[in-house]
Amino acid sequence: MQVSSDRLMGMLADLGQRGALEGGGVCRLALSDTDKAGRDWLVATMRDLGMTVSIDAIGNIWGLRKGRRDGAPIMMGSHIDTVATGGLYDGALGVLSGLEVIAALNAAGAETDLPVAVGAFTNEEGARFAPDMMGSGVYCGALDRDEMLAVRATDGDGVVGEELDRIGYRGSDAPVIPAAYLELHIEQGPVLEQDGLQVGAVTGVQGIHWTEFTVTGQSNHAGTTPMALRRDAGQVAARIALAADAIAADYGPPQVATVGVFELTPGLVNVVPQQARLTVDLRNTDGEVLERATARLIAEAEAAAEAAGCSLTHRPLARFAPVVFDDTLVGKVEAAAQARQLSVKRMPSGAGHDAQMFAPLCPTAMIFIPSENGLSHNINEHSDEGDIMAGAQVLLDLVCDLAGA
Ligand code: HGY
Ligand code: MN
Ligand code: MN
Ligand code: MN
Repeated sequence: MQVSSDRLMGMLADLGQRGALEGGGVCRLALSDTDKAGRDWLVATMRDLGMTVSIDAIGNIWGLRKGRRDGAPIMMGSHIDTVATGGLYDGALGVLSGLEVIAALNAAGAETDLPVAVGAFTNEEGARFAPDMMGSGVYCGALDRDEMLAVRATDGDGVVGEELDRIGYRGSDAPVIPAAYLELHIEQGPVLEQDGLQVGAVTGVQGIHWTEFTVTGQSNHAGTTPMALRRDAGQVAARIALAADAIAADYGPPQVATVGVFELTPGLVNVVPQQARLTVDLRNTDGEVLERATARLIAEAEAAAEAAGCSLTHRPLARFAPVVFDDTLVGKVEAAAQARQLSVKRMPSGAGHDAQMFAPLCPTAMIFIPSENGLSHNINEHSDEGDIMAGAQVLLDLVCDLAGA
């Protein structure tokens, strides 16, 4: 059984129209109008493929294709929400390659022993509402549903539950825990391309700690206020950002640190900043080291604030420990790639994924394909059609094996 590039590339282009940006790329921030447009298109496409569609209390969508017998399905999936400067493939590839598997099974008139499902999980990115992997975390019981429904956007604009009602995607279906979960995803990094490889058999996901800091000082005149008398929230925020950088340097790879949000208030050229809000994303494959890194960051932030006569508050936006995928299933990914004469290597994921929420519940694995120049969360995100189709073919072969086609 073969996947069809016309079909899959066509679906990627169609979904990419929902939230397409002028200069290229896509913006489908979770629970926004463009996310709704993508969801509406997805539900219609699932139904066109003969799937029954379910929606749970946090807007997760999953389609099901019946098997010869009932029971826990083999599930594929990912997300269709994007960051504000997103590309065509991050998330969408995992959902639409799942639909392509369904279409290939339909085209072949193939029955499977087990049901086959495709999931699209709410707010994987966490770009508008933190934490990331919110929908799959609730679906898998790792995050509290009511707590997540009450989350306010990090920019203050909107609350998850209210946005779900506004776009009409607050459902009531009960999540179905699959017999196994498979996610095809672009690598979003440089490894496969640098090594000249076609497939990554993903062994797990590194730990993710997001922390938001709010520094409060005193606005004052930039010209008349002597440095010694200032309570400059901007200076403290800059020191916190430099502390994050120093942690990555001191700990060395794979430790990474990112200051993604950095806002000064009132943000005027001639006013000492009264308040600063910044976020720090720390990640490491070693959970212990990651805990130490976050503790050091918070201690240095508190010391910087105190030295500048400013007050500091901080709150965790995400705290996910590293996850290891099922070794047997990872081996099946490797074998399926090799059976198609594809070059493959085992590798960890630097990015977070919905798959990490399923790993504690059922055999879970991911398939990576190369990202051009390792770019992602960037409107120039690109993967070659050949690589996309190779990944989708490996997914189809695995599902046929696991679901008993
Ligand atoms: O942040 C992440 O790794 C994911 O893209 N949400
Ligand atoms: Mn993703
Ligand atoms: Mn992403
Ligand atoms: Mn991700």
